[in-house]
Amino acid sequence: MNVNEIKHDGLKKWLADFISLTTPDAVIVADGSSAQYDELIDAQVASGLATRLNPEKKPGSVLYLSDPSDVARVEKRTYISSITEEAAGPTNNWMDPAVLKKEMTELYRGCMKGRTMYVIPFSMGPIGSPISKIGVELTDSAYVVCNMMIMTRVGEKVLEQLGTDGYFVPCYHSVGKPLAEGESDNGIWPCAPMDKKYISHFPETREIWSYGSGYGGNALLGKKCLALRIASVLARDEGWLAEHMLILKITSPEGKSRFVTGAFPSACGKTNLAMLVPTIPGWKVETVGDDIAWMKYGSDGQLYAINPEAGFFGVAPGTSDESNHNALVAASSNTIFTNVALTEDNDVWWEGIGYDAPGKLIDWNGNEWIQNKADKSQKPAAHPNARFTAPAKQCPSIASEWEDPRGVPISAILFGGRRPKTIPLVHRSHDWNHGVFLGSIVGSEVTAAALDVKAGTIRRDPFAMLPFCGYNMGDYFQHWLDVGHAAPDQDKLPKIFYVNWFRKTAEGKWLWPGYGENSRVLKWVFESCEGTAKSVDTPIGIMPTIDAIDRPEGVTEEDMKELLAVDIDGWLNEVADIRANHYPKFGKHLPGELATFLDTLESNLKAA
Ligand code: GTP
Ligand code: SPV
Ligand code: MN
Repeated sequence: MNVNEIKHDGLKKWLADFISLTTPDAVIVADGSSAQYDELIDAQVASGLATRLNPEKKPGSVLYLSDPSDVARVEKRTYISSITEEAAGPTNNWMDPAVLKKEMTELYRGCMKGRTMYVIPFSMGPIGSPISKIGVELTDSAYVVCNMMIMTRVGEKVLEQLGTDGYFVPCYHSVGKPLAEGESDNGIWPCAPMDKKYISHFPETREIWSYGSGYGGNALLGKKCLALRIASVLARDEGWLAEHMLILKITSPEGKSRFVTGAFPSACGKTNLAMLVPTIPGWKVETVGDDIAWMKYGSDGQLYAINPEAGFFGVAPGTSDESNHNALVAASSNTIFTNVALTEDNDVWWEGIGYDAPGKLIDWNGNEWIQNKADKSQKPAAHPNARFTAPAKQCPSIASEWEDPRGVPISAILFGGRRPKTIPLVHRSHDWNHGVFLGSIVGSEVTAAALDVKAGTIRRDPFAMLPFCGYNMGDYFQHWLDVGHAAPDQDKLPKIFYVNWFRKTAEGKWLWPGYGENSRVLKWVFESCEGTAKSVDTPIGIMPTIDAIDRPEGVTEEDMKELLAVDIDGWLNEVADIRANHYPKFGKHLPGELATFLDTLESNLKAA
C-alpha cells in the first residue's frame, strides 16, 4: 500500500511532518499481509540482522541478537511527561514536556537518514470492538514492524476502521542510528547509547515518543507504552482499568468455567500461569491473555476483560516442555526469537529449556559457547530476558473466547510477586477495598526484565504497575477504589487474592513446585468464588485451611504449614517498611482508606 493512499487528513499531516523531521530514504505502510512480513524478514536475513532458523525445527522463524545494551526495558530512561510533575507522581521519571520535546526533536532530526520509515496502523483489541484502541507507530525498524504484526492487529483493516477522521494514538519510534551515505548496519543491531535513549509519554496529549532502543517494551509501542501507560490515563478518565494482567479461563470437572486475571511483576509468572497444564485431574485451564488486560463493566454489571494483544512476547529462559508446554508449542513456528542461543543445526536453545545444550552454540552475544556444567560461573548462553514473539492463535491452550469483542466476565483477580519469605502461598481479601490495599502493597524481587534496577532486591511494585502507570500512583490507588464503588452490583465484583509461588527454604530451594501445581491454588480460588472453599479468617485475610489445598508430590505437611502460616514477625516488618518507605511517598495522594487498612493489619497482627 502506498502512503498516498492514506485518506485520513490528520494522519497524513502528522506523517508528513515526521518525514520532514527524520528524512528517511523511503516510506512504507505496513499493510498486515503475510507477503510483506516475509519480504521484511527476508531482507533482514539477507542483511545479517536476523538468522533464519531450521525450517524442519522452527518453520517460519528467525533469531535476532540485539546490542548488549538493548536487552530489556530501560526504566531510568522512561518518562511520564505530564504538564506537572505531581501528575506523574513519585514513582515515575518526569521532565517538562516542552523541554523533553525540544530535546527529542533534535534527536529525531535526520535520524532516519539511510533508512526506511514504516507506518504501522495497529489496533489494540479486536478491530472494531468498542473497547479497542487504534494507534499508528512510525518507526525505522523492520524488527519492530514484524514484532508488531505478531503482537497486534496491523494493516489496511485498521486504516479502514480509522476512516477519514477517526482517533488514533500517535507513536514515534526510531532506533536512533542514522546511516551515512553508503553505510549499512552490517548485521549489527542498531540503537543509540543509553544516555540518548528516551521512552517518553505525554499523557495529556496521549502521545508516545520513543528513541534509541529497538527492544520490546521500549519499541513495540502498542504494548507497555500504549496499552498500559497511555491506556491507564484513558482508563482513569473513562472509568475502566488498564492492567498488567494475564487472563485465564478455568473449568472444573463439573464443566463450570470462570475467568481469572492476575497481576505479577515482569518475569514473575504471568505467561506461565495463563498457559498452565493443571496437575489436578479433571480441571482445565485455557489462555485469554498473558500480559495485559483492559477491564470494563458489562451491561450485566460484571467486570469484563479483553486482551488487547494478539501475540505473546514471552520470557524464553525457564520455558520447557515440563514448565510451559503450551508456550513452547505456540513458539514452535512463525516466531521471532530475540537473544536466545543458536545451535549448530540452526535451532534455538536457552537455560531451562529442559535438555542440555546440543554441542557448540552461538550465545546471545554472538560468541561460541560450549556448556560446562562444572563451571558455576559460566555466563548463560541466552540472555535472562531473552524473548519469543509468537502468535496467540498458535497456542494450544488459547480459549475460544480470546477475541470476543465483549471480553470475558472476571470472577477473581490475583496479585503476586517473588517473595522468598513472609507472604503465604495464597490469601484472600475481605472485600474489594481490602483487595485494593493488597494490590497497593505488593512487593517482589527484581528480575532481568528491566535493565537498570538491581536484580534480586525486593521493591514495592503495586499492582505490578510500578513501571507502567501513566499517572500519579496514589491517584491510581484511588481510581481502583472508585471503580469498586461504581460497581453496578457489589456482589458481582471479582474476589481479590494475593498469591506467592516463590517461597524458598532456608537452603534456598523452592518450597512450592509452582507451574502446573499452581492449579491447586486456582482450584481454591475457584471454590472461593463458588462459596465452597475451606477457609479460615486470619490477621492478614482469608486463608485456606491446612487441608483445603491437596499437597503436590514432594511437599510435606510441614512445608504446607510453612506455606500457609501467618508469619507475624515477618508481616510486622512488612507493615513497618510500608509505613516508613512506601506509603509516605504518595503524600496527600494516598487514599485514607489504605492507611486505615495498614493500621488495622498492624493491630490484627499485634493481637494475634
Ligand atoms: P513478563 O513477560 O516480563 O511480564 O513476565 P511474566 O510475568 O509473564 O513471567 P513468565 O511467566 O514469563 O515467567 C518468568 C520466569 O519465572 C520464567 O523463568 C519462569 O520459568 C519462572 N516461573 C514462572 N512461574 C513460576 C512458578 O510457578 N514457580 C517458579 N519457581 N518459577 C516460575
Ligand atoms: C515486561 O517487562 O513486563 C514484559 C516485556 O512483558 S516488555 O514488553 O519489554 O515490557
Ligand atoms: Mn509484562
